[in-house]
Amino acid sequence: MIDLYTIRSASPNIRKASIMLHETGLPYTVKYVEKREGGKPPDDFAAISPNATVPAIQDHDTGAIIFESGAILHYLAEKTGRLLPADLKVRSEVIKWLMFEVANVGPVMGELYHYMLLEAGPRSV
Ligand SMILES: N[C@@H](CCC(=O)N[C@@H](CS)C(=O)NCC(=O)O)C(=O)O
Repeated sequence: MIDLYTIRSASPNIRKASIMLHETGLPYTVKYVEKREGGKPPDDFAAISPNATVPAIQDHDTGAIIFESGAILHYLAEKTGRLLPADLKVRSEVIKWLMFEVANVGPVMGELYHYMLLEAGPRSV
């Protein structure tokens, strides 16, 4: 069984992990960690996510603890043999776009979410 540590106000980074868990069909339990949203981080959350960010997963089948959405996608693909082809050339295509997303799209979307919704408050765009 996998624990998914998350918050209710789902950002793209968080949705990536949820969608991958859904697509791979793995059973998982959602654990909310945001106090403002009625969640409660476990006392040892720093051992799960040293940067105190979500998403993070704990796989009780293997003992693996993974934070960073891209690393979670990669781990779940490896675990299930899905969405990450074995062929080196095709596999590199997937890794290339994963790296592009986590290095470029993810941070920009994260800042957009933070400054438009959290700092400025909800508004119509
Ligand atoms: N690069 C990280 C970014 C993780 C991140 O910044 N997560 C945000 C939510 S999207 C977070 O945990 N923020 C702390 C908070 O909202 O309390 C990833 O892709 O997982």
